[in-house]
Amino acid sequence: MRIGITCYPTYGGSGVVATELGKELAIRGHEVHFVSYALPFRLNLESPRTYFHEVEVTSYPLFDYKPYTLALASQMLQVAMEEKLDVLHVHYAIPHSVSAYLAKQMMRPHKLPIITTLHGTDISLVGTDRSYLPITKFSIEQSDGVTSISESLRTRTVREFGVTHPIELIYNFVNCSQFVKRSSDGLRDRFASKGEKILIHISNFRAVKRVCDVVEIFNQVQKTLPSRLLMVGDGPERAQAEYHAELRNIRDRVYFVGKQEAINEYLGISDLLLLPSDDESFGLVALEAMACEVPVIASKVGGLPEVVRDGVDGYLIPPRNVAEMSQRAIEILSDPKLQELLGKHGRERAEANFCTSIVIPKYLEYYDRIIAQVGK
Ligand code: GMT
Repeated sequence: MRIGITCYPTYGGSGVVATELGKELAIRGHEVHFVSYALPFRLNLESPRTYFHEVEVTSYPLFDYKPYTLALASQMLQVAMEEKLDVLHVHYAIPHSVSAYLAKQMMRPHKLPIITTLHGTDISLVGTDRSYLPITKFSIEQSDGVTSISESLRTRTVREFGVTHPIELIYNFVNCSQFVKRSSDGLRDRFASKGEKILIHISNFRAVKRVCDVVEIFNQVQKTLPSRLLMVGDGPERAQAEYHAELRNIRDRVYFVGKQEAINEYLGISDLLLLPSDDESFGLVALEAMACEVPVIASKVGGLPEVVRDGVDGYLIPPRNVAEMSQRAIEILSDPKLQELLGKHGRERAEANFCTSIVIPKYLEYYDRIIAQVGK
């Protein structure tokens, strides 16, 4: 199959899912063409059958805002024609599904099946901004296929957008061979001494992630247990989080390591993941932690209960309840047997439901179905 993929190339869950999906499809013998304004982070062009087509947006003094959506549509059209794409799969509705719709119209009389995968903030934050709602709803309904990465997001899309189009549920996935626990590793020694616990948070540091809550939970934990906090990623709330650590006098125990590619290595040496977000349609990093046998403390919101089983793989607690999150963190980290048990359960759950070997065939089967439905 020849598959086009469009995503945001920046640090974020939807880009990670799109990139990893493309890589997995290429491994399985399919030709994958990425179309975006920059090379998606985590994409390695050395992989066979993987291509990147950059979208160039012309500057002109008249354009206060460059027309990226139009440039993307034009590049999608060109790639679809030249590479004879069988399907174009866009991740994140805004503006990718609109550009895809335009490319499809321009392709006529040739067919170009379009699939849109909804990831979360395209629906919850941006999509519900009244000015974006009609176009998002339209582009979802005009897609030949629509997938959602959790049941919670699917229900929300139907409820808030009144979309009647069927939405296929295909969960996010993790590479269970790359995301594994690492028993002894030099990386761990860089951050913690023997006997110290490592707590970790990974995100794009947007307000929704509650990074100051992460620091505060850690502050409570380190009063009881020798520990360190790894803050992986970057974004608008980073300075606030650093300031919070300074205020609490724990700046030397908190490592802000910035954006990292090999997050499996960081997770593999960690003892506990903190994900106290205000909202999370799936929480990919929770799944990645579970695959590494790392227990999870996360918010009981959105799609997280579909990923993490409360009391089995970790604990789900209402967002902003820092006191309970801290108490649960201390409970897990002061009981090695409990930490190990929760970690093992998480790994079992990842292996049984979310490994690439289980989820990638579902995308392939869905592509076949949509291509057949659109016809030649
Ligand atoms: O977390 C973000 O703000 C980034 C966003 C994205 O689209 O890149 O993440 C969303 O998609 C991820 C991958 O499907 C999900 O794991 C995240 O839960 C979701 N984020 C939110 O719903 C806030």
